[in-house]
Amino acid sequence: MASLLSVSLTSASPSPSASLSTQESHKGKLKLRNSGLSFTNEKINPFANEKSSGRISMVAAVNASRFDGIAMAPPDPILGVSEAFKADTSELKLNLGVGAYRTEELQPYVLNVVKKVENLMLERGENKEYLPIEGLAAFNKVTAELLFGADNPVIKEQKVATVQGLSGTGSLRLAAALIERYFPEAKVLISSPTWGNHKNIFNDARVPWSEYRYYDPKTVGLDFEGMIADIKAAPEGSFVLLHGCAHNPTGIDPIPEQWEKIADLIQEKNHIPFFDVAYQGFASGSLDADAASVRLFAARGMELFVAQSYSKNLGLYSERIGAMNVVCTSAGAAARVKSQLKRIARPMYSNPPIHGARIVANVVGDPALFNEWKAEMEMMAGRIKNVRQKLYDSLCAKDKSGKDWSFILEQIGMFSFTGLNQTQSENMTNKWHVYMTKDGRISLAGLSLAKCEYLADAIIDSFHNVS
Ligand code: PLA
Repeated sequence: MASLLSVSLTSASPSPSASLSTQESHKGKLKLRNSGLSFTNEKINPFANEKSSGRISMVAAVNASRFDGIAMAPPDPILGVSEAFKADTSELKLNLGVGAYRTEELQPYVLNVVKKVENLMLERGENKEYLPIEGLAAFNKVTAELLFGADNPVIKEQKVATVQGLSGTGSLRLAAALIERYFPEAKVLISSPTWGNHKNIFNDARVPWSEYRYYDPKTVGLDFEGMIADIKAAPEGSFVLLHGCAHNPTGIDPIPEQWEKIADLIQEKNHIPFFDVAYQGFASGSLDADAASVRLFAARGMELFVAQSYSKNLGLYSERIGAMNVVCTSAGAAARVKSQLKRIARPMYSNPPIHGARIVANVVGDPALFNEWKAEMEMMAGRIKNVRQKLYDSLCAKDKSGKDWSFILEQIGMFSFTGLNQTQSENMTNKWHVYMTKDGRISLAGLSLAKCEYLADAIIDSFHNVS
């Protein structure tokens, strides 16, 4: 029989980042993070209300775990969908949850150009020594050039601080830590809705955020007036998170004239634009066209943040390759910012992985391989456009209600925001075995032409027969 004893746990210590801020403030270098901010610990800290925080006393059996106070975390709203998909044994099942490219046969795809470069790398027998904290120099050079264009003055004048990151997510997290440390009064404005992980990233970095209007369910389009009003109303010097192209989850981007107006307003309000570029070249098939928004802002001489990812455009999902770029108004500021990004990275993960960085640097550095990559990117973007068209055609042909489905054709990128609510999305999964996120988003990159009619039946049933 287990004997009983009394256990006292103390776990109310501040987060690592909060204690770091406190330490540094003692050295007189930084202000205390929590002074005068408009958010409370309860609002921002997802763990604040869990039993494990605070001082607790309990009577427990000796063989009880010290971790009994830790509650089960909910499944991730996006990556959790893939887990549920795997567990389904139905032959009809379709995974339209995570944004990962599949072939027409619904198989994962490794780009030919990647296979070629990996063979080359193997032949060269390159070593596996640590990279510098900022990553592979050849990668950092080409990634900034791909983003801004090699001739861009910001590059020529060395005004960009670029560090290799752990793909898009890791790069965003690095920037969030920089904001937490050096802009303690600032908040980040994020679009409503946005990629689900944005909120987690800023929450974990203890950076306060609020939302600006973006999607208008009535028009299934951009709420441009709402967006402008909310960015205008935000305190001066806020960071405005923008999706460079192919907004996730809506697939709705501002048109060029709207981008100009957004830039005008951001300049007027002294805000700092923060671009998340996860789909360069993958949205339209053109690397340059998909970077137009970022370049428009850079051409105005604005300081800006840009996180990049090679998960989608080069299919390097699990290699975790991306970059964080900070455009500054002087080379000196860029050098200082870079040094601080390195300082943040070192205790977090020390230095980034080399494999994906070498792949990108080798592909972009060789004109023939670069062209081959562009052709494969166009092919992938083209396949997604084809299934988008076929899905639209199938919906129009099958749905006799007269509903206008044309919004599907106006959206761009790998996702379609169907307008299905949570219950309807659940019907898609429970009845039709179509796995998707509960916000009504489907990944068209996981759809084949052959499955479009089936998907149209599922959408029509869920839309009309489920409230
Ligand atoms: N930013 C946006 C807007 C994204 O959609 C994603 C990925 C990322 C950043 C980060 O990707 P990375 O870390 O792999 O570079 N979004 C996916 C996957 C495709 C995910 O949720 O992680 C999605 O299904 O939304």
